Amino acid sequence: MIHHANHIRPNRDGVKVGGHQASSASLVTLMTALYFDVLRPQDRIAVKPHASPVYHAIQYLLGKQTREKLERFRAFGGAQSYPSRTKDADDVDFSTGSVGLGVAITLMSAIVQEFVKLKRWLPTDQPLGRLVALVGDAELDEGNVFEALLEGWKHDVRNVWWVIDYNRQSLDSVVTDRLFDRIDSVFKTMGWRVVVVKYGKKLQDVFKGDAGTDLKEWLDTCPNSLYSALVYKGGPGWREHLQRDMKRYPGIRRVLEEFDDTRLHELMMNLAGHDMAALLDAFHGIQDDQPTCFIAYTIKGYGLPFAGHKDNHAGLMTLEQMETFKRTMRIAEGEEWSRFTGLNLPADEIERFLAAVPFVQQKSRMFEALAVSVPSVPVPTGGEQMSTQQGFGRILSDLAGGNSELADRIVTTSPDVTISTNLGGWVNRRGLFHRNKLADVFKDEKALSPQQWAMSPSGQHLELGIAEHNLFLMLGALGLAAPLFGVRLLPIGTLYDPFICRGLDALNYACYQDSRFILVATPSGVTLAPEGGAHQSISTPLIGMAQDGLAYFEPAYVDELAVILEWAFHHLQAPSQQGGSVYLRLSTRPLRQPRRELTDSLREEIIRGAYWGVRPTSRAELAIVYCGAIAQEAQEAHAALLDDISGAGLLAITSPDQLHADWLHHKRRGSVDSHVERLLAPLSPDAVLVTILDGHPATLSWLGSAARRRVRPLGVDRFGQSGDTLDLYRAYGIDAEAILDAVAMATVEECKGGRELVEKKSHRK
Ligand SMILES: Cc1ncc(C[n+]2csc(CCOP(=O)(O)OP(=O)(O)O)c2C)c(N)n1
Ligand SMILES: [Mg+2]
Repeated sequence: MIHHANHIRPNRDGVKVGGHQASSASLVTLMTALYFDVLRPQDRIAVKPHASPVYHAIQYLLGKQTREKLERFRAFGGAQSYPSRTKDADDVDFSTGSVGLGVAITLMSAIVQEFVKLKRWLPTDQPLGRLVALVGDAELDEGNVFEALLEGWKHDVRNVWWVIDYNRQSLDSVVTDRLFDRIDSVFKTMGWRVVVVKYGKKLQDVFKGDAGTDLKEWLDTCPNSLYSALVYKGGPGWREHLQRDMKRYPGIRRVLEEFDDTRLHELMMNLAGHDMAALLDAFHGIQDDQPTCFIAYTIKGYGLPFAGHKDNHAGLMTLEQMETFKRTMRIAEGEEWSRFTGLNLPADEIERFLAAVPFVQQKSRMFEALAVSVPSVPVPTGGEQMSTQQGFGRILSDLAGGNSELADRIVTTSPDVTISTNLGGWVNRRGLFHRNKLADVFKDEKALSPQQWAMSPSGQHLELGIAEHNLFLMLGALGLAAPLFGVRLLPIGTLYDPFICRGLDALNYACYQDSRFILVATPSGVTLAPEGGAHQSISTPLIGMAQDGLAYFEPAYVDELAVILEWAFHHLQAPSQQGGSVYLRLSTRPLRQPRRELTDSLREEIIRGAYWGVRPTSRAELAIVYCGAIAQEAQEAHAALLDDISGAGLLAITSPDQLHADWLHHKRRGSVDSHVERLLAPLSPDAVLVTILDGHPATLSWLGSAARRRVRPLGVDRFGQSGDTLDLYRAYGIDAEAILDAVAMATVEECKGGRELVEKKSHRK
């Protein structure tokens, strides 16, 4: 597959195609053992990204992958370079690619499986699966793996298997000696069983003989780089080194006498990760649900000319090497894609074997979960001072108090900011989840606290440690409960907005897999005022816009939030390509809530991303366009301007992302009928737009082009600092004054009122 993609298929643009022959060869035996014998249909597997060709080849043998897709490996529409849930058609459970993430999500998914099992939502005839990750040893350098391990320990995770492809090589080099010792102790500390699968049956047999102890000692102490180099050099290399060490290990002489160079090479490479019998023993030896880490010794590039060479990561066999390889494998010319060529058994026997493989004994492994009906989310009456964050807490608390199916299927989770993101009310009513019942000691001791923190299998909030990365992995896993376990969950995760960046790769990863969840990020922006620059987010609106699979909203008012949440519960459950996840950027700033009727058309506009707070008159020369918590400043400035620029509009943006996506959608079709174009059409062609938000100004500056009008973008483009909102809004130019300045500057030549305004302002100063 890889050879074809690189050497046979025409290359049209000169860009390297690639693929990982060495990394794939390293996992072939392990994956063969697992997929053709050990795994069951209910098991869920994350495959090491660069073993994707092995995965697709296995699916091809099992009749779930087409030859055409294999021939187009790494080409448009072909089998993907790294297994992809959304782009591959051959039953991928978890996408992988960014190393470490596929590993950790299996652990989160195991917690999710436990969650739905304990709620009794799994069909009674559906056995529990094992969540399996096939892990490159260098993936264990990724910190997220260890963050996840700790969380797994806290949640007493069950039914996870991590199978480490311990080839002692990474991309650049050979990994540190005796790393397995460290891996072993870390895993055991976290309550895992560690199974070291080191030597194959041939070596084990030799070890049993008189010479064995010495040879084993030699192998056990052989540095990783020397072992790898000798694997590459072959028989004579082994002999030379073993002879050199014979003084210290006299028993080795017998081995050298008994084995010629070819057999010696084979013997020394007989690691368990390439020994089917040893692997099957190890895997079938585990029958309980304790999380288990298999350290399987392998050779990177096993069976290929560059086996063991430290530079083999991107190595590709040459045409000549492939010719030799094909001869050794007895693959005749033209037979490269034939499923059984080179095998010793009659085709019908192999077909019978494949048909009986346990893993394929279920027609489909993916589920379609029924949608949960969404009752209308109550909209507050208005009039009071409230922030969107408070409003969010209140809406969830109200949902918790009701008895809708929707509320039952909501799962909340938060990285140690449950209380400070206003989830307390929800948690008090719905409880914390743990597979074991854990008492609320403060309550039992009658030490008063407004928070009730008893944990039980019926709880609906998963409390996580501070690691934001884990939040996104957990949301990713919860949001896949429908396809993986057949149970529709509506996950909601809360965190502080700036810390989205901490877990960004995992957020991207969750979206890439088409996982479905609501992300509530609060507080946000410099509006978080006294907390200072380290907690104030600037770029997150741009993340919200650019992240595929995530619709970003930033409502100013709680009634808008209620409408968006209701829509979000539908959006989460829509089929792929239509639905997605939702990001709500909320604020702690209290605003007087409008008293208004939410008509159907206003509701629709809130979802589409914008509505006129004050409609402009025809050919008006100005519109102030605001998003989020600075609504008040925009309104103040607008009111102050009306005397000078009559008919100016005030546009409320609830989602820069929805608005932009709709505009792009229309542009791609040559249409001028996008929501934003229709909204702005009444303005004069010379009109000025002053856009403003507590975030990066680029979030809205594109509106100038969309509206074909000049734009003055206000926002925050420098790190924040401590202060109150008045000082900070002034310092960063997002207060009413800044809007008036921007209007004055922009309209000075263009509009009648502008010049007077500038004069008035300078007079005032
Ligand atoms: C987050 C991330 N960083 C870097 C890479 C590039 N990369 C791909 S594989 C790899 C090393 C893999 O080594 P290992 O996990 O031991 O697998 P092996 O190739 O030995 O089978 C690296 C650095 C990546 N895919 N993801
Ligand atoms: Mg490796």
